[in-house]
Amino acid sequence: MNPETIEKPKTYTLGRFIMEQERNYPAATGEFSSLLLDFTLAAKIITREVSKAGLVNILGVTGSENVHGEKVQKLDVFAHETIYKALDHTGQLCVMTSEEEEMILHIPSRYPCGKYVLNYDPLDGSSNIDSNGSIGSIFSIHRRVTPEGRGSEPDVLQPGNRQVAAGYILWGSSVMLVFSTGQGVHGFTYDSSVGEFLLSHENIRTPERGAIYSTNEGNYNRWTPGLRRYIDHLKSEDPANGRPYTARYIGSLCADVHRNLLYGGIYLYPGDTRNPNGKLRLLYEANPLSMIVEQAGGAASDGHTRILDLQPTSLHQRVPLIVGSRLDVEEAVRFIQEN
Ligand code: P6P
Repeated sequence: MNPETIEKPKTYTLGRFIMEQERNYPAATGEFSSLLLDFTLAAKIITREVSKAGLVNILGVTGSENVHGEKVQKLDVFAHETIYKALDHTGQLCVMTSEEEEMILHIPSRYPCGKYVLNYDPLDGSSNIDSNGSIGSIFSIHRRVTPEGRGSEPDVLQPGNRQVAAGYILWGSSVMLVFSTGQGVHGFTYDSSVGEFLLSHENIRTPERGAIYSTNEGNYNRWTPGLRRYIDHLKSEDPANGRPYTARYIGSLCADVHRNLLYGGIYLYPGDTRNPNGKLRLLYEANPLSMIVEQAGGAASDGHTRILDLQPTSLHQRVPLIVGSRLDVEEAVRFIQEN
């Protein structure tokens, strides 16, 4: 057997993958790798609760306790606290922002502060839980900009083009972790029998153009004329250019973006007459997903500016999001700007 021809073993765990990626950076200290692995520990704990979510009614809860006398929390609160507690003592972070908390989250004074910042949406799409729909956790990691000690808002309010890592956990027909550290996009599927995320989608590349569009057309009458013309264009008959596109909308951001990432296509949550900035948050939804899609060869815009170039001004600011296959996003932006 020629050792040079040995394929990567099938059981290529996330831990091994991260350590091997770290070797590409001689200056790497391992802090970043351990931060990513700590996050996946939280993901495994949340996975255990997600798989039980549908059983709450069967297992029974009395007020805020279940039959085992355990405190029952809403899953998104549980996810929020699990991620915070998995990372607050590691000495890797100086501050966090969560979709669940109005203010920035400080590291408890009894723990050391580190050089990274975590912005996260602990459980996006939680309204889909009761219908057993897909849900996701989204994370964005920056290097701090303040010199030392406890982090503060300047550390959190950084543009997406300064992210050092981004990713999401997707609870769907399987549990997947998809992330990028700026060296491409890689997907890992959770094998509960060994309690590991195993490499399943190495170096994901998204098609330059897709044939799927994902948006809530219930808002059609509130959109700008340019955007309405774009969606009408996607629905028009032009087989030579792959139209009409197929409409696919799960109503869970991670699931819709992930499907389009793999198959090609475009996801749009634009502004409208009711919500000029749309619904999605810049720091912990648009920025991390835009980094992922761009690293896979796609594009992301608010209709006028590249998402990753936007300078955040507040923790929970909303932004219109058009993200997916590069040629589709470029075409959508042309229609939107014609207005
Ligand atoms: P709408 C879920 O609430 C969410 O934040 C995203 O996961 C999803 O893409 C979007 O909102 C769906 O919003 O207005 O279409 O129900």
